[in-house]
Amino acid sequence: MTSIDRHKTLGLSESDLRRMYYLMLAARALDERAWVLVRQGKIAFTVGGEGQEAAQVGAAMALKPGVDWVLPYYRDTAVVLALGMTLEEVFLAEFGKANDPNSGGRQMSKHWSRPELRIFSCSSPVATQLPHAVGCALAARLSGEEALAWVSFGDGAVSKGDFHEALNFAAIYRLPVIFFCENNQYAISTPFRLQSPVPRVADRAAAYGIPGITVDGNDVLAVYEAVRAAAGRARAGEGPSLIEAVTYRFAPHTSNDNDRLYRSEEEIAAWKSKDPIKRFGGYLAECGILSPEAGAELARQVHAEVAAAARRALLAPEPLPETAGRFVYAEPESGREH
Ligand SMILES: Cc1ncc(C[n+]2csc(CCOP(=O)(O)OP(=O)(O)O)c2C)c(N)n1
Repeated sequence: MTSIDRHKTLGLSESDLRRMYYLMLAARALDERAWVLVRQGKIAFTVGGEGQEAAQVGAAMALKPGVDWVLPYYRDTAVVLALGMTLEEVFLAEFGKANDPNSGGRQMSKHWSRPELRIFSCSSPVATQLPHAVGCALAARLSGEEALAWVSFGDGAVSKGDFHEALNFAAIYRLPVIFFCENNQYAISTPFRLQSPVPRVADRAAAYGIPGITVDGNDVLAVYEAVRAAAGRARAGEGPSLIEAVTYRFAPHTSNDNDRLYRSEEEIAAWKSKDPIKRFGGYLAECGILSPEAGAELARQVHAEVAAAARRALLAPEPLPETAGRFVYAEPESGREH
């Protein structure tokens, strides 16, 4: 097998590859645009997944949209785009607009929630989504559905008790869950080596008797292969898997963070030289699927699409002050005394 046959052995068509590249470009452009809008004072706060697009697209492509329960965390812009959320919908949430389909403008940046796409509501306390995913998988099994649950989290989340409880329960009941760690090396300012006694997140799988796989998270095809295999195990009743996608967060933790206080420019530059988008672009060019010129043209189109979506969302109506409690507190059902 030559290096240019990798996608063929994975059963991915040229149009799959183009879509994957588009999603990576779109997520990057969207997240970068959000930073500009913060600087312009049009968005209060943002969090992005720049650098993690290969991990996210590789994983999302291996799932069944609308069937599998997906519990993405706040960096997963590319995951939600892959599952069918539009650029404009993400911006509506970023601007906190009334018709934001995630929360009507109530939630923080990138706190996803789209039940009709089976994107489960994102909870802010780190790692709480893991037991939620286990609950989704248990519910799917009890109702006889073929759905699995895929849940993502950062390396910091593996230090939480929720991680242990979720993996332990899922392993005992052999539930169809894929635990997907986007190990971007830091939990805000804390490097992974200062919070883990073992060198790899995947090493922890042994404690639960489940497969633990470390994969190059900047290689979209390698991630796809690992998640597809885990999905196969889950659907075959073989239980959960833990996948660690090793990657890097290019931008500060959020728009409220100054990452120069805890990591060097040299370190960031070294990881940026392994940019997953450039790497996949190189593969597509090598295969003759997308020339560098066509790739550059696509990137220009994506930037224009992202800018247009941001403009439309910016013009959308704000939530009305009298609706401030809606979606936050339960409302009396009509015709019922409270
Ligand atoms: C229980 C809890 N403690 C602290 C925080 C504040 N906080 C938000 S994100 C974060 C770091 C999470 O790091 P990691 O899981 O590695 O994900 P990353 O942000 O690096 O992608 C922290 C400490 C929180 N949201 N919840």
